[in-house]
Amino acid sequence: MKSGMNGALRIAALFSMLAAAACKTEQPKTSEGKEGAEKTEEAATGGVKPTGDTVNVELYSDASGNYFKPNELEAKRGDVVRFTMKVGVHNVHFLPDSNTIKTGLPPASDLLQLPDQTYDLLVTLQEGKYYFQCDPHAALGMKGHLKVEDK
Ligand SMILES: [Cu+2]
Repeated sequence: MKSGMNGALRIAALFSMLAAAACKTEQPKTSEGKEGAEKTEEAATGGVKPTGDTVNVELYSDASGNYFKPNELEAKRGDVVRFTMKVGVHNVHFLPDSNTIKTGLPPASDLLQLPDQTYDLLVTLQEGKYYFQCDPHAALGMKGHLKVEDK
């Protein structure tokens, strides 16, 4: 009887040791996981590190026409260009045919229709000057340029 209890205690002690060992081995796993997540994030952004800076643009339809405000933009790689819908129905399209640098152009955005709806574009484009337009209003002059600096 006595030896049986000792056995149970020994088993309990063994389990707590195993639990402690499990905790110890878990730490490197977690940091590996973190590193993996960072790598995935970098892959998703083409190796561009987000700067945390935002360049704001508003989209309008009014008595003076259809336009991006402003329509000449400057951004660094890693900035976010935030297009905010104000009035009308617009999209943002970096047309390959109208750009000399065609690599890494983002696909056309969805049509923005709701006031204050936003389209965020993380700038992963290489240094250069890019043309973009609103497809429904390009013929009416709704066009702009984005100058990208690599800093
Ligand atoms: Cu438009």
